[in-house]
Amino acid sequence: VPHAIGGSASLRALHRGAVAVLDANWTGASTVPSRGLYPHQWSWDSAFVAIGLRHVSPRRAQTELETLLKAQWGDGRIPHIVFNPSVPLDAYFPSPDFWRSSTAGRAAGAPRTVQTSGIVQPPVHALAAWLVHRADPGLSRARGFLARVYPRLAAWHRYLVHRRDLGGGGLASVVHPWEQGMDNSPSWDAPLARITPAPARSFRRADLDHGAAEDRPTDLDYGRYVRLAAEYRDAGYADTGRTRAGRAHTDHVGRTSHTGRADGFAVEDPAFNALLIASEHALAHIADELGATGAARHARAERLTAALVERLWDPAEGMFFCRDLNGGGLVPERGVSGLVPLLLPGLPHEIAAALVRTLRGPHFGLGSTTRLVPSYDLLGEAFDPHRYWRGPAWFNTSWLLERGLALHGEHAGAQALRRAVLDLAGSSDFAEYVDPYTGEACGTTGFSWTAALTLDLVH
Ligand code: 9YW
Repeated sequence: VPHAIGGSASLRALHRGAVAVLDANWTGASTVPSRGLYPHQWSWDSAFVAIGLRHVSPRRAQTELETLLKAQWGDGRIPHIVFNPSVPLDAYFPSPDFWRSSTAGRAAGAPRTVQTSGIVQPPVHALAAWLVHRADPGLSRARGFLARVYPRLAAWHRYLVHRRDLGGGGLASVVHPWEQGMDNSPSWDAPLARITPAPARSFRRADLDHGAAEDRPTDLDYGRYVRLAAEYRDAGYADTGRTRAGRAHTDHVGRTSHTGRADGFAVEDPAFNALLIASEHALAHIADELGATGAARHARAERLTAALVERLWDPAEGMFFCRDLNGGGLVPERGVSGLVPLLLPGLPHEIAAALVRTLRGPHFGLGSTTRLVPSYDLLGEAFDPHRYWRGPAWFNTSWLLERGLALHGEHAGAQALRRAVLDLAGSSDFAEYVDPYTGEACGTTGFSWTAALTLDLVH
């Protein structure tokens, strides 16, 4: 395998390059996704960063996760951004004065000393903590790493499984596209269409100082992101009443009515839930390691897997779809999110086999027309090979699918994808994302999770 990208010398160069990116993006206690575009700590980015860092510095990988967990809210949520107070307010939008976590989030238990956003991101953390532990169990035990992070990770999962089961079917929902991590995926177009955008002049997009406008979400998308986040904030970051059903009330003669506007955003997403399940299995391993028993957690992960299949699997299309809780059904857009459940060990065999076929088929083209897994349907009307989550290939999703392929015995496919990740990470200077056909770099370069996951696949 060391000859994947032309021999061990080039693998060593790739390793050095990836380490240099992570060093440059390290702030002393955590890693920024990118110095210019994302100058704070992001939740799922840090989990991926820790997964790569464990190969070069298990100590730093532990610190990365510990820093994030220090910003956890009292209700268990891990915020999607932890702000660095020494970065100027106008370097990133929305800034701490927009989220106002320590005041608006008080009822939900936001920390007082550190400023954060009030939404979440996919729960990759327990998986990351377990992988970090295994890289150096001696150091981990000496520092009491798992014993310290376990209660926090357990509270995080409790929050998602209880407070975020907005559909009542056992899955966690996201209440903002930023929470799922694939901001402008076409899967959000229908659920977002009901949201009245905030006026363009009411905010300033700092992202356009660093990225080409045609590689980024549109102003209309941003207007809707801002409106949703502001409404969530103004409701004290409370998770009740976010769906029509959740706003239903029973009147004095016992009739149930739906009082709410249908303009909330509440979606059950396959990747978000698959990562929760993978992390729940990891939490079971952590419990076992700490001398408790993980059996109940494995059982919960199996129940979540059954709910995922029951609510989001479409046998005719051979993939998972998002469920729009306010629009009432599955969103018929093929996003890479619908393939990510391939990483689950408990998936029925015929579902895993169908996912592999879909990955290789005309909509994603892996092994024929595309080099890395596109974020969205190549044949979809909204497909755009350069615009963010509407077509370009991202390294974290390819990393997740490489694991899934290997897990389900697709070794040749996993190996080819691994090689493609390494090739394109190197040739794109660790780009944020790439054109899925050509591998041309898009967005920013020197991107942390690209470097970190490269390190993981080099090892
Ligand atoms: C934003 C930091 C984040 C990622 C998201 C990605 C993008 C934009 O950048 O979000 O402003 O938060 O979509 O997945 O975590 O890298």
